[in-house]
Amino acid sequence: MCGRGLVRFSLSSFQSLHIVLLGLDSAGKTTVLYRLKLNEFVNTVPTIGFNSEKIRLNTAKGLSVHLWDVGGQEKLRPLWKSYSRGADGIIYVVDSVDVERLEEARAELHKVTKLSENQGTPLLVIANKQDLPRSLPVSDMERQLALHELHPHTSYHVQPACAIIGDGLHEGLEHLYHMILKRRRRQHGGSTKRK
Ligand SMILES: Nc1nc2c(ncn2[C@@H]2O[C@H](COP(=O)(O)OP(=O)(O)OP(=O)(O)O)[C@@H](O)[C@H]2O)c(=O)[nH]1
Ligand SMILES: [Mg+2]
Repeated sequence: MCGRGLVRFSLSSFQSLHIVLLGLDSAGKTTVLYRLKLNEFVNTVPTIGFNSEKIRLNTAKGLSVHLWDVGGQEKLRPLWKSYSRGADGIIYVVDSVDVERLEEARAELHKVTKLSENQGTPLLVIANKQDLPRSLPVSDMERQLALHELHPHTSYHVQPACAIIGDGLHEGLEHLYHMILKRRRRQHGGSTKRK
């Protein structure tokens, strides 16, 4: 009874969340963004700079999420620092077929999550392109990205997904939302307050 009351309170406790989408070029970030925004497949071009959209979460009624999708090309990665600063959550999109660049994806992920302002920011890893043959299973991605070596305060979830049809995206967001709630409760000593 008490638990249900707390959940209801918590779901309406944020007006908007700031979530940043990061990942190597061509991982599928912009496809994720517009699939969530428009519920349809959008043919993308490489992002030079960023895209930004507001969406509403399916489960947390009335809660809007401000998503920032930052280009993943090497020359744009220095931007990740400023877009992720102060974010409530990080979504890191990885191409599950691009095995050759998994090491690079790992290094960039660890770099951005190690920044002092990002330590402890909840992380959703989207193991994207699971529709393709030879896509790596989630357990392999988790190991190769060395997620267990992330900062001990960083809670994370790995979500298999296919951004072109939207499989797994809302499920992943839900996990991220609950990790954000948990963190806020910890930060506010057990209660969740408005920003
Ligand atoms: N098969 C398959 N292709 C996908 C999926 N998600 C994205 N793609 C394709 O991957 C390519 C790159 O997608 P983008 O969304 O532009 O990638 P990005 O991460 O935004 O890339 P940058 O903007 O350069 O950082 C596009 O051709 C997409 O259609 C998926 O789940 N499955
Ligand atoms: Mg893009």
